[in-house]
Amino acid sequence: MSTSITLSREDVVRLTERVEGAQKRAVAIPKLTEEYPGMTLADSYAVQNELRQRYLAQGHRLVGWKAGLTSKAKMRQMGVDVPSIGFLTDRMARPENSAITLSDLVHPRVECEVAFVMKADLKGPGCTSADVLAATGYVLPAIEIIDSRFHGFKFDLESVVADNSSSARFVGGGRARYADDLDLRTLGVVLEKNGEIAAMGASAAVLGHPAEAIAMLVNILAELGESLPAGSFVMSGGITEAIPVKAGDHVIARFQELGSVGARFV
Ligand code: 0L1
Ligand code: MG
Repeated sequence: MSTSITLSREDVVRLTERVEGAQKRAVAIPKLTEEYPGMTLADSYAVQNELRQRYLAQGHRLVGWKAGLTSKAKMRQMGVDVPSIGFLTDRMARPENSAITLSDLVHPRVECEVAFVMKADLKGPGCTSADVLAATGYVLPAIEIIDSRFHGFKFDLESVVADNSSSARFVGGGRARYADDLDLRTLGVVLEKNGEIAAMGASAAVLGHPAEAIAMLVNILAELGESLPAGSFVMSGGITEAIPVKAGDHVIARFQELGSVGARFV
């Protein structure tokens, strides 16, 4: 991140409280840059970090991280050109095929992603995809349910990073595999919604190789003074564009080599 923090501590706390309120009450708010047009990406990660500290102080447990906006389809859909990261807590995890309540979300959309479970710590800067693969215990398919807390899902990178990169819920499942046994670049995925094909793609859509997204994430963490501990669950980013869902819908992401992972919404 080639930017520095420009917000005062008071402003970081104020914006964090605004984002936390929107997440907890499921209400849409204006993008943060409307009030702070000069906000930098470093400011946004300062807000995200403050949000993480607040949730941890409330008893939420950090279980991993996600890379966001890592495919051209996602960047095009959202009008941004740089990937982002967000943190994942135990409160966001949902069991495979369980009923996921949507009344506590604002604009839910689903993405299918390759998730990595780490067996060794990783620390940047300079983390490469080879380092990621050496530190990976196994990979598995995941569905991410993102939720932007900004009016009309309209935002810029600075606002969305402060909103924890739209993290909301996630579901891991399918078949866990050793990364060495697969070509992680060429995994096909078909996302079905209510029995119809809603999107499809191949894992190379994620920065050419999903492990590149995890390396990018580790290098951003290093800029934030953080590392990725062994045991982390890390999502590498949506392979296709995100698909809106509402109560009554069910989705299933069918991955080549990794089986299927599903979710239904109430
Ligand atoms: O996981 C993602 O790619 C989400 C990043 C934030 C942008 C969005 O809400 O779509
Ligand atoms: Mg995602």
